[in-house]
Amino acid sequence: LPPFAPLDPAGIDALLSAEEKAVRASVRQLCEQRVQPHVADWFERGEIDDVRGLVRELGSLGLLGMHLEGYGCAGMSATEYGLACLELEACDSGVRSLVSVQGSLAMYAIWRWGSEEHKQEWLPRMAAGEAIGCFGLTEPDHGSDPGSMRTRARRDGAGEGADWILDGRKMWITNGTVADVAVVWAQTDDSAHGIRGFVVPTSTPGFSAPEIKHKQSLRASVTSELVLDGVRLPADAVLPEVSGLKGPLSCLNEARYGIVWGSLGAARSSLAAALAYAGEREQFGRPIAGFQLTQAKLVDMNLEYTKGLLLALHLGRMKDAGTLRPEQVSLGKLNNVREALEICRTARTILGANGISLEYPVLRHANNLESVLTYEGTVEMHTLVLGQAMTGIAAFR
Ligand code: TGC
Ligand code: FAD
Repeated sequence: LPPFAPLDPAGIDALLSAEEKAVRASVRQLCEQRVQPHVADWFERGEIDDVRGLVRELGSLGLLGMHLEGYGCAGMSATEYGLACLELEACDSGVRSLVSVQGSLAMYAIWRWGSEEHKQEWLPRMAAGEAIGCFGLTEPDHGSDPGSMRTRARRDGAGEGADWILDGRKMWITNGTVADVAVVWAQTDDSAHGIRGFVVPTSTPGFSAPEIKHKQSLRASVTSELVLDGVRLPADAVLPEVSGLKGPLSCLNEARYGIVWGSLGAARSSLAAALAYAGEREQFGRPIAGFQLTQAKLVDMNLEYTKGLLLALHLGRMKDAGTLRPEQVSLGKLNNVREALEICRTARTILGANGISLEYPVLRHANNLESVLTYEGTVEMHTLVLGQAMTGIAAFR
């Protein structure tokens, strides 16, 4: 029999192909060398050193838009993308966020709904990490209900060739301040189309992206406000292939899928830290791992981690087969983020006072997961998505 692996008690590794394990190993290596030694310091200072250099390294490993085909993207499977998200988030949710927003939101929006010119202009540079993207949906007054957004796009003149003018504000936008291009969703006056997406070079006059400071979560991640003050764009800046809320929501399916896996990375890192600490820390004359209450915590953490991983892998295989429904992504995001947060908090208790120190990853992960619990659809929104799917009755409003 293969040996029992404390961090893979059900032997899930055996369900992965050699290629999938190779992707996982290369991402883990990059994280251990490039991110892990610095990430607590970045978190403490609220600043990633040389973010552009980091993005280029992520690009050179093929991690940006890695599950997209063509235009310089790596064309890997959804399962490989998931495994990469898990390894990135085992380092820090902020690094996974950077990659999610670049690949699953900004690049995916252009790849899925953009014109050939948009794709040619942006995707190869974004895949290589030479251009950074952000995705502006949330507004100060409209988060869970993006359909009520106030940001407006109006035509300056008549006809299809007229410029667009964008006015409004977006809030809590990952990568905003460092982005070269923003995919911005705005309400139009055209009732036939409604909400449209716009490809906005961030150098366009009227666009600014002040950074949001004083966060107590995702501190190793750039989060910004987007200010759109009479931003004039050519007629062809609009994403031509989609209109309505389904445009941005289709992109969210992609990023939410990555979080199903990624959140387990934070959980695994915290579980590993707690297991190691419990074996070394002695109280009452013996390692705390020898106390039944500590063992119960470690076992329960591992059960939830293992169930979450099986769920992620199952959803990944469905996504690769083209059968994954948005409600099923909601199921995975809701469960895995909620359980990962619980695992990180329990790990924190095992580390006692040391658990609150940045010398250990556990509270940093737990604090990060507070954001992950809220962004990409809150626990309540995903509960209501599933409630609607089960009962046939929408309870959002
Ligand atoms: P509703 O009437 O249900 O739907 C409007 C249209 O959208 C379609 N649709 C979807 N399409 C694709 N994928 C999905 N998941 C979809 N859900 C709905 C729907 O079929 C309809 O299409 P059509 O053609 O009939 O018009 O819309 P609603 O206004 O009732 O809202 C539904 C609700 C609440 C589920 C939705 O608004 C929602 O998901 N709200 C949460 C908002 C959210 O998740 N925001 C995330 C912002 S981005 C972010 O957080 C990035 S953090 C990234 C990081 O750093 O990692
Ligand atoms: P609200 O929608 O105001 O919700 C507040 C509370 O009310 C929540 O508990 C919610 O579940 C509950 N609630 C709301 N409506 C209902 C209801 N009908 N029934 C029951 N409960 C309800 N957005 C982007 O567009 N792009 C990004 O890159 C991005 N990055 C982010 C990065 C960070 C670090 C964070 C924290 C957020 C980011 N967001 C981003 C925004 C994120 O998507 C929103 O915060 C999220 O959608 C929730 O919106 P809100 O914060 O306005 O909360």
